[in-house]
Amino acid sequence: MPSRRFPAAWLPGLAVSVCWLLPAAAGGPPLRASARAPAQEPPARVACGAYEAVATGAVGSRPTRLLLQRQGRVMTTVTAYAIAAVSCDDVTGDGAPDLLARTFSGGAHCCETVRVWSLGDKPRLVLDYAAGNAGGASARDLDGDGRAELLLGDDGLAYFDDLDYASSPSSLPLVACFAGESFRDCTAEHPEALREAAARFRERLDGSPAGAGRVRGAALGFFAASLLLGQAAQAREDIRAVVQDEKLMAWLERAAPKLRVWADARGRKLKRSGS
Ligand SMILES: [Ca+2]
Repeated sequence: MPSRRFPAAWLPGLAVSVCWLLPAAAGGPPLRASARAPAQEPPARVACGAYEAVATGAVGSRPTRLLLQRQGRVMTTVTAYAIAAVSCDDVTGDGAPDLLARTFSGGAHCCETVRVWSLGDKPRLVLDYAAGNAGGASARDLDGDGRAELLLGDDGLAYFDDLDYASSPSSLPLVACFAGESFRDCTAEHPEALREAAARFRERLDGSPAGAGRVRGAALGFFAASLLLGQAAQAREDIRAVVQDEKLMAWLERAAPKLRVWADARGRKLKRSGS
């Protein structure tokens, strides 16, 4: 079933809109606004199996409430500064569609929450993921087996050390696979998204440096993605060859233990028993 994104009239403001229009570093599609959307849209409804998701409660031009209904009966309600996107995909792999919703807390670029409900007799919340700065989750069949994986953003390296937001690798891909009750980190089994992220950070290393922070951020992102790919040693040599800056290399070495802690902890944010 196709994803549904909400119209331009619901984007909460220019600052947030610009942020959402940026392609998600996780590789997810950007939230594109329709330039022709009328100022007043009827509440968006997304059919999903026996359920219907209704975004309503608009404040100004944005929906603030998501109702999950079955046969006209409200089964679950979510309230947020903005309901950013709703889609219907089977991400649990049981053949039945699940409802995915992204909500936004308000702010320049933070924070986004990604929820997934498995839709049986009652909706069961199987993911309540604090994506933070790393918005743009999507369901994608990454390995072509006909089952969608959930591609999330991980903002664990945002503002790393003394890096500012723009310089830091604020979103790295986190692939989530359903494992009975909750999702687990299966990024290593689907390395394509990591390879894309690594290549993107690597490109930034080659470009004219706009400042030390930007170069360090790109080096950190490339190193972090490579670490998850099991290619940290090669990445270290690549960075050294490109930047030729031993101070930066020393900074990266100091960062390495923190990166390993981050890498080991990524899956924990996915552990959420259903409710
Ligand atoms: Ca399912």
